[in-house]
Amino acid sequence: MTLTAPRVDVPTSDIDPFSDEYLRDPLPFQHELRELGPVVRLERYGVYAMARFAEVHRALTDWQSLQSAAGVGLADFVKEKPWRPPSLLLEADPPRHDAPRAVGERLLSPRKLRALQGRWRVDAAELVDDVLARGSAFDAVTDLAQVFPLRVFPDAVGIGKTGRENLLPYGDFAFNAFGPRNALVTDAQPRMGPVVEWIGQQCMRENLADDGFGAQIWAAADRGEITHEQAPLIVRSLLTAGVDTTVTGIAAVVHALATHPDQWRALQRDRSLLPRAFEEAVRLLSPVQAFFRTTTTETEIADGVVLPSGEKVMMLLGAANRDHRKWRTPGAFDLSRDPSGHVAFGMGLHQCVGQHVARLESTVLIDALLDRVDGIELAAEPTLHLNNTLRGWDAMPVVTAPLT
Ligand code: OVM
Repeated sequence: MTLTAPRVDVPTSDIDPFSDEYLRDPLPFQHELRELGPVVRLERYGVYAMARFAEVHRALTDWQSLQSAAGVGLADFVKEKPWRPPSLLLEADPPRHDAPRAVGERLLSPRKLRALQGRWRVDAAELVDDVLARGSAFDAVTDLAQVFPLRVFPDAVGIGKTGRENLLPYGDFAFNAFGPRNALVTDAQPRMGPVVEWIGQQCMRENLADDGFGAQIWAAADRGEITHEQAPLIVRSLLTAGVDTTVTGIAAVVHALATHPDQWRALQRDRSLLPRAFEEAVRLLSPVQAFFRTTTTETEIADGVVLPSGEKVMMLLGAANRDHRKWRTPGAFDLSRDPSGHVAFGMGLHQCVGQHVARLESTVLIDALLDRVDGIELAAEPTLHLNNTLRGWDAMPVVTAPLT
């Protein structure tokens, strides 16, 4: 028997998780969705949503019933042509996912990244010195969070020096494209042709430096670990997922510290809390707010809630990371808690393969800031950057106090 409706009554909601109102302040809507039930049907899109930690965690770790190959956004790739060839990492399931993933994992492992750490520390110190030389007040997004990843990551991948201004718009579009065809997508689409073309060019072997991540992906193809047809798409994953995400992550840490001076002081007293500050900030903000899965079979996605095959399920990572069933005082930025187990990087076999890069970029930059200023606070209300998937800012004026 094939089910056409959930076996258990699921509450419905008319909340639109891609509306401007939601994107401007998702927290009250996420609270409502969490309290409605473990699974809610979003009437507007005909999809299911999960906002509680337990169900989101369960979905993330059940790749057999909940596939990624039908797309991890709202669009169902079975019914709709994707806007670009699907990612071999993000939009694939085992067994096709495994070889590309293994290559990415080895490439971006903490051990391999240690080779970059010394240079990135120097780059972070230089950047913070330059910013502070212009004054104690600056913009934490446009002067810092956007500048640092663009200074270190494209060089690490080994792409050319020209055209790098395409990276942020491309990532922004890719993350918008996980949502519906709202104005965030349709307004940017006319500009994307040359951007997509440029990204494709950067992924080709002849355009990559011979010592970067890109060249190492092509070398993995030479060794037979992946095919030569797969190599450029894996380079594309780095360029898609590696810039806007880390910009948003760095901004999240700065925002958390600028708005919690007591936690800044705790970090000053004990720098070993720096990795925790990063995890706690990404838990609290959840730069990537949500991804989808698609049921491959009749699936119990919460106790007693069985969905038919072929249904889209939205996992609200940001809501799960603030679920009071899992976290004590979930809305607090608190360096005395252990935030491990958060789902800001997902969980299970798709868990962010680039997370060590994000962690390294953020911690070396905040470390450089701690070395150079006594305190940091917001100088004005930050300006939000609306995106269908990312929660971040376009601007964040801050003022720092000099070391005494
Ligand atoms: C990809 C990718 C992976 C994670 C996130 C993402 C745009 C893209 O493999 O291209 O967001």
